[in-house]
Amino acid sequence: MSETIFSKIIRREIPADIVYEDELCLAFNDIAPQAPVHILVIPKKAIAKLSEAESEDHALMGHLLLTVKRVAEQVGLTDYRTVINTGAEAGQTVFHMHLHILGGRPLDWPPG
Ligand code: IU
Repeated sequence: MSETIFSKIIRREIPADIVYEDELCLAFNDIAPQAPVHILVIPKKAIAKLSEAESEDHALMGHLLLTVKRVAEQVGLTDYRTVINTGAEAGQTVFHMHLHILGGRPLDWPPG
């Protein structure tokens, strides 16, 4: 897949406000927060979007969800929304798969 800005963040070529990192993933504050807490969790493996994940990514996908839980606890969130936009029509703008964690205010449903 083609390189995205998130690969540069992983390699520390551009700065980001990183809140968690391990061998498989990275979490950082969204540059344009849509809620008082808005964190992105990204795999270090460059998967363009969820629909391109493969069976070999099974454990990684679970790890990303458990990282959402861990990071939410770390920042003191009990109630939060986890979003994965898959494809442009769904609102995906950066084609390196990521999970949004949104919280710190009441969230409407359904999203737009
Ligand atoms: P989306 O699901 O692909 O729309 O989400 C991309 C997010 O990445 C969006 O919330 C941006 O504000 C965010 N982001 C960022 O945090 N840092 C960046 O350098 C860029 C986008 I480009």
